[in-house]
Amino acid sequence: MPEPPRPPLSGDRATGLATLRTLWTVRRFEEAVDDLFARGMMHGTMHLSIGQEASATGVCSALREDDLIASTHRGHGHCIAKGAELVPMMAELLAKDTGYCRGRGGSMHIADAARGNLGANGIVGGGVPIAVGAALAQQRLRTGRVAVSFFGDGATNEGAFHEAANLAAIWKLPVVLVCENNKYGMSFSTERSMAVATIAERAAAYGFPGVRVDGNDVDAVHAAATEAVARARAGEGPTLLECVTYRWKGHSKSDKNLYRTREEIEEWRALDPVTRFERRLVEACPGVGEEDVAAVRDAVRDAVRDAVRQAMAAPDADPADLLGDLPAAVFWQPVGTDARREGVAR
Ligand SMILES: Cc1ncc(C[n+]2csc(CCOP(=O)(O)OP(=O)(O)O)c2C)c(N)n1
Repeated sequence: MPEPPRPPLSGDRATGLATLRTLWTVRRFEEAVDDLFARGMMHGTMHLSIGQEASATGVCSALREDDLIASTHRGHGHCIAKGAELVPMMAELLAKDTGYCRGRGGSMHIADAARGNLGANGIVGGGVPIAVGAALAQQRLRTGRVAVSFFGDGATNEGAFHEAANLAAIWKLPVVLVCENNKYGMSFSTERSMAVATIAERAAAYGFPGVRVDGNDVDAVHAAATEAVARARAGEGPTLLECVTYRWKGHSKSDKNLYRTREEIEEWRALDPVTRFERRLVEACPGVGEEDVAAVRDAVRDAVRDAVRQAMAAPDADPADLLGDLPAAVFWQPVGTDARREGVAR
């Protein structure tokens, strides 16, 4: 794969260490979530992006704070890389009233409007039209903001992806379509679900560039994303960015991993995007030593531990208050109740 243009994220000490911090934060946050599930302290299901940290980090570091993202069911990394705070994020996953969505969204439906995160999404491909719609709004309002849609390889087989890609192309919308190609949907491989060799080449059908990068190389992702974002902001329309990566863990909690070999998983673990970037910093970044990266690791460990502690101590979301703060609550009423009369809609 082509060398990323300079300057990379690893080019200077402050940027390099900040990037490393984001990578480790995504990794350690998800390890903590995995542990809380295993101990029966977190409920529902969740999808880990361990092994895929470089795509979220590389793309979001190419964005301005007020740019927008739409995420997926595997969205913890996107949320953190877009600047979410760990305590309300962990609280959301633990169904606490102090969570980003007051505990109603959980892992798959976190939104963080203040940081431009339009939300994770349990519907495969569902975030693509949302990001494209947001990009249309930015174009109309002339805000100069760009929207990014994150999605998996499986989502590119969905109608929603193709319709949204076409509209983004003909209207030259300021959107970047970021596919995290981790080789599988739930258990079905890309080789068996697509008759084309790469996701990137699908862009040709709509008349915009498709770029394939090593999605485990945060510098390479950042370089390609920077170019795509600049193109979008300049009014030249969308880019499809395919980040080739791998999830180390199963699809979700119920995955028995029967569709891939131990060898394949080991091969990809050797391409760990986090320790790979760490090594690059120590070997090539001016002024970064082993003690600096160790300090980042320690600080992240403490921040995640603290987030778990604070979130666990927070009050639980109250099911009796489920319809509160929902503007549409008046249109949806449990059978036999009148939400308007009972005053639950605010
Ligand atoms: C419209 C829709 N179809 C099916 C599902 C069930 N489902 C949840 S995740 C998933 C696989 C998605 O694969 P991909 O888009 O490659 O993302 P990844 O899980 O690999 O990150 C499926 C089929 C769903 N949630 N929504």
